[in-house]
Amino acid sequence: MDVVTIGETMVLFTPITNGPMRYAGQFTRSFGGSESNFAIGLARLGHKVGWISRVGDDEFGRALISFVRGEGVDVSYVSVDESAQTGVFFKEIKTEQNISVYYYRSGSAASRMSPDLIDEDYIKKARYLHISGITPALSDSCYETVHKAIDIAKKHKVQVIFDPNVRRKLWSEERAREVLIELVSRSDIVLPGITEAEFMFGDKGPELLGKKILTLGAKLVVLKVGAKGAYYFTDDHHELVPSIKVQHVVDPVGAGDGFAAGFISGLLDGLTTRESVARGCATGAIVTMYRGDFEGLPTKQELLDFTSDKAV
Ligand code: CKP
Ligand code: MG
Repeated sequence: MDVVTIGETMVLFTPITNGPMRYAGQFTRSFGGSESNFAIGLARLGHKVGWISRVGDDEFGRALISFVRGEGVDVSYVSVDESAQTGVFFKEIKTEQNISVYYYRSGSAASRMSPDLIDEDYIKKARYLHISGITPALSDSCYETVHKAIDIAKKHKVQVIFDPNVRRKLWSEERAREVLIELVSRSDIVLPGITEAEFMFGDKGPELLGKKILTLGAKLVVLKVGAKGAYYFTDDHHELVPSIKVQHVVDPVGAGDGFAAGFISGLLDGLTTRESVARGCATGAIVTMYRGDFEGLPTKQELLDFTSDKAV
């Protein structure tokens, strides 16, 4: 595998029309999960990626595994839990600027992932291990699972990528800050959004935040600043890489995962850091143009068409 990731994916219901969800009578069914969105993004860009997870022994669990497998992601380490259900969430799009998600995931099969799911051999052969801040928020055993994977990655010099993905609905602010900072300090590459970095460190300003994260041990920090693009920071350089402007944002959920997929795909393809950040920005931008968390994730050709279109 080029990359291995760990996390929960849920069945996603979205009302077919925008507006307050209390009036919604019809929904479409899709799937969403930060780590599988990221994995699908990498697979579409031609990379080998594995997703570790747990689903219920139910219809949604079966649908989920076929779906992720169908996208070309390795699912050999997705286990089935006979006594817990696959999680579900709803996405309410009141307007395109006002989107809320509602989770029905507490006690889900994925929240019962435990360290025995982590196979040393699987992680050690990867080039990158991707961790998101959602997984340790799910339960103590998920927290331990993530740390076991990082221990193995560190032992075998597999690079650890961390996307903080702050989700305030899942835990207290104090606990979130403590665990996320601990994970930042165990990672090689950290990919926070600006508001996530502000949340974790209580400071303001990209430069201050980027440098602070470097002092915790990361070799590379990429700080996403929404439609403006992303800054990257290394020990001796930092700069803002602008994003391509999208005319009409339809649904921004999943853009961060698209960014991560595009960025890591650039690194895997041997692009420079700057070029990889630009690929991340373009991938994230394309995702916002489509309804759904993963639907807009581009292939290499679609990425090329999007970037060359904008260049002329
Ligand atoms: O940070 P992003 O908008 O890229 O993440 C979106 C995903 O895993 C979404 O698919 C959802 O299932 C989640 O984040 C979550 O648990 O909130
Ligand atoms: Mg995110």
